[in-house]
Amino acid sequence: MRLAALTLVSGLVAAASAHFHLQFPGPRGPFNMENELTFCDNYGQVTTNRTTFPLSGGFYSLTSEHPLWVLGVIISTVPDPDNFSDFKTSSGQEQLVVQYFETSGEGAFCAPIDIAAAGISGVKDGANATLQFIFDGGDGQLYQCADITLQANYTIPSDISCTNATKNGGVTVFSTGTVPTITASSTSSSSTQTSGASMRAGAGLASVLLAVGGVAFAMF
Ligand SMILES: [Cu+2]
Repeated sequence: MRLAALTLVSGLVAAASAHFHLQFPGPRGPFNMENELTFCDNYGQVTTNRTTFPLSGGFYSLTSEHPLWVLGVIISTVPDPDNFSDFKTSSGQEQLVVQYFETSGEGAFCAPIDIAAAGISGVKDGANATLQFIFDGGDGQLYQCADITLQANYTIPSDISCTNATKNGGVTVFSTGTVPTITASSTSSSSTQTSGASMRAGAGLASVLLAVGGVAFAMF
């Protein structure tokens, strides 16, 4: 009985460390948790199933399985981007279309994205491009890519949802062009900048575990 409950709880803890899943625009291939630590979730080749994506006024969505995390989005206009330098300018700067920010909350996350506003060379109506989402929830930098075709005055179909299930504790946007590191874990975290968010994230996990424990004991 106790073992069954513990197994259930540890299973959920394992799921809680399952990184992030890009939802829209759709990623290059089926999610692979182990590979997410590598370039484009280890899908090194451009795909033919591009998503038509608005040049401006769009949104992106993902699910987070970490309570506190950093995200940034970079873009490549190279026809077949297969390494990180394809997402950089000739002077080595990341071509950011979403500045790195930190927020908290697990579950669905959706936010606006204005690709044209980033002023990246080669970004224009009709251009093919690849977005790479860089996520850090405390267990390393994670990557997923989406191949898109940019279109001006395009509205994302209404059957594609944009919802926020997360109880965000606020968003901190970083002004640097490098990936901020995050030291949060699912159980504890400390830094002066993020202590408020960390405490909320920690409390969230604790209540999930309490709820799970309640379910487990109710079942057995
Ligand atoms: Cu993870």
